[in-house]
Amino acid sequence: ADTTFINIINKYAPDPKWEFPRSQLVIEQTLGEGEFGKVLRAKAQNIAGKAGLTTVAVKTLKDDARESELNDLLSEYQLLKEVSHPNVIRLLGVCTAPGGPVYLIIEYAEFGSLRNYLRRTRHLQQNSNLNMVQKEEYACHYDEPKVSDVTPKDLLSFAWQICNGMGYLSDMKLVHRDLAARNVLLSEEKVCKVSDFGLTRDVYEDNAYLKRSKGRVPVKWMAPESLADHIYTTKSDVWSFGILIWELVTLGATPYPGIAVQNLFHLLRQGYRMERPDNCSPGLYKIMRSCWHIDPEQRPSFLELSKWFAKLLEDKM
Ligand code: ACK
Repeated sequence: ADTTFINIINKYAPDPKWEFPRSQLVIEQTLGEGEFGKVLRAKAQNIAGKAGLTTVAVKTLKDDARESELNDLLSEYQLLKEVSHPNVIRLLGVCTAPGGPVYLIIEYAEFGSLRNYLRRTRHLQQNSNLNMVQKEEYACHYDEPKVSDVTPKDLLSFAWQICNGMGYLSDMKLVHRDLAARNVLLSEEKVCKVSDFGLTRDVYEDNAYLKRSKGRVPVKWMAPESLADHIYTTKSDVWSFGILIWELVTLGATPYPGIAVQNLFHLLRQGYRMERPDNCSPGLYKIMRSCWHIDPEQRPSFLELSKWFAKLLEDKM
């Protein structure tokens, strides 16, 4: 299998603009592990035009990863090279030279995934009687910048930022296909970064993408047309964005609580939608419902959504 891996890597001529020496990278710890991939925290010496040490995140494969996972990692690299937006995670460099594992070096987001951030603030808000040890546990490796309480205005700002990142991706004719709070990262000063392009694919001419039958699918974030016909478009990303708003309002709850994924498609077809969460304004609920229109064409664009959130934010000033 090793020779095949080398062949795949060689298919991509090393890009001097991005190639970074492994010797200038010091791996510090594992931030998270998936089925085949893992994310590490590291310090990089003189990366992306910045002198000295920079804390970075490194995406790499686990030892038992298969060829297709390496392909996914490399196509994520190809996509990340092309994108540049404050609300989309930024590529800093890559290690593809022979003699070590493939590393994608991306900007480090201090607060980690938005989902875990929201859930941590929830614990701190609701269980203010937690003892110090428990609070320390929640803070774990994110204990440097303390998780402060998240305000309704913060949540609107997150939604607006994610819209802007997604609007940029859709302008680039990219469909994310796995937009969810777990795939948005939160960097310092509470800036949201859309990430995890593992599933991202170029949009075909007809603006739809037929998914290859592989891997696990995020059913509770998926539009009915994706579930039924594997159709992925910017409009199915908008559906997922509606679910993401629901995650924001519920501080990281899992959508459709109590509903089994096997039953979901039928319920959605019959017109069932999640009800308005307790602390959600009718205006915000109207926005999420508009994302869940059965007809993809009737759903708003990210540009429209962004304008609506800008207006809601203005009202909060
Ligand atoms: O909430 P988390 O700690 O934040 O759990 C996940 C975990 O790795 C697996 O994806 C964290 N993670 C991923 N990418 C980054 C990054 N660029 N900066 C900081 N943490 C990251 C994520």
